[in-house]
Amino acid sequence: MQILNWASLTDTDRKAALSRSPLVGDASLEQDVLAIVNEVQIGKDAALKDYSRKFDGVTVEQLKLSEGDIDAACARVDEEIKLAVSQAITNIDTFHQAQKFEPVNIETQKGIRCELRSEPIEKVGLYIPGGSAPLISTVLMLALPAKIAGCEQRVLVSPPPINDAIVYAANACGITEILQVGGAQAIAALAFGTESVPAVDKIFGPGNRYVTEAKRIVSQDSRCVVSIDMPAGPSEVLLIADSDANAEFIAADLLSQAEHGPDSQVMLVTDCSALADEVNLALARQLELLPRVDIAEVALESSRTLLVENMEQAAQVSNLYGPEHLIIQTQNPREVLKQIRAAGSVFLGAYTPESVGDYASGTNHVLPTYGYSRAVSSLSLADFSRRFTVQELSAEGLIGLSQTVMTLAAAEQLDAHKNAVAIRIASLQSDVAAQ
Ligand code: HSO
Ligand code: ZN
Repeated sequence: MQILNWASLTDTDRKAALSRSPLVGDASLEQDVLAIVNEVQIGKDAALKDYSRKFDGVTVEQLKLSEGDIDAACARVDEEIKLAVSQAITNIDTFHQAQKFEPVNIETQKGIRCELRSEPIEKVGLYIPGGSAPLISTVLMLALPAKIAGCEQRVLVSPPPINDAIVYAANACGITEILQVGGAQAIAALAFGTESVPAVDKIFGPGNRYVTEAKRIVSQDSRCVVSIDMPAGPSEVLLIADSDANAEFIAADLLSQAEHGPDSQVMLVTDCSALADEVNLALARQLELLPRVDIAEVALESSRTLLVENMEQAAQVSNLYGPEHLIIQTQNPREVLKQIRAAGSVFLGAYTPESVGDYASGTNHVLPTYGYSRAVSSLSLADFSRRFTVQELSAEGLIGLSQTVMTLAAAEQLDAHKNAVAIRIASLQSDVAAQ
């Protein structure tokens, strides 16, 4: 990785050092995806099957998996994988159960009661990518919170031929429907509904540029009302290390992120130049042993090591970058953590590789990328429900608030608003007079 000395960089160079590769979104991508979305809205199941033949090279007879299909797929999965899935489920379940919403019910003023309540989103669609790395773990990260939150219909889609372990994980997490369909067409189907795919209220999950673009398009389409989990960009990690850190551990962590895709980015921020050199040597050694060497190599080309003066500056650099994953391998990681303002998920100490959070420690691995961690939260139980307020005033409560509301309504020149209060106050006064 290229090594840059932070102190000697100009402001422009610093910006460039922390830049991500531009998000792939061009006019032709938008046009292509929009065409698919429109085809699916009209052609429904038949259009989905056509696209599966064209893009996946698979002829799909039945989009929805039957119980028999699910049982057969589960029977083909290794016991070892089942055991691992089961332990991961236990931890993810524990951490997400603990996030249950606490309602608010409070009297703001005498006779004025205000409440904040939460209801599960009724229908959710979960997208699981297929391809070279079938993300079994993403099934757990989406399906478990959806179930715990109480979402009634939990629909999972994944490209054909659907991976057996994905089916197993979906079934183990109580998914209500599993469908073999992927790409932009799957997102369109979840937004508009087809004969086999139910229309949902919210779509979750990672995907390639077509899937990401389709999510963006349907979330802004006036023909349907569907929201999406969060904006998506390539996966990334920033690792803060001091001279105490182990170069081999660091290289392994950086590579675990780099192998996700050629557009992944990994950053090392350290105050120890000897460590930076050691990490580069360790990267070269470990890289050639990886089956996904070609992918990781490309990712490393746009990755950097930044030499800083101390850990305080390291935290500042990390805050500027706003990483999806932040690993802190220093003598006292909790000291550094105190200065961290923006990160999707933080991994503390030498024995906390990102992999544990990716799979099984309990935290969610669906995280804001591309600097969005400055404003967007990591996926949690709250994303599967919606909050709403309730209020109730007694006559006494309304009298106590009437002047304030009428004054503000008059100032806004909204007389009907003022009247809605005034008419009640007059009625209360005439009640009193009649007594
Ligand atoms: N690091 C990925 C999640 C993942 N890793 C799934 C392995 N499988 C994005 O947070
Ligand atoms: Zn990962």
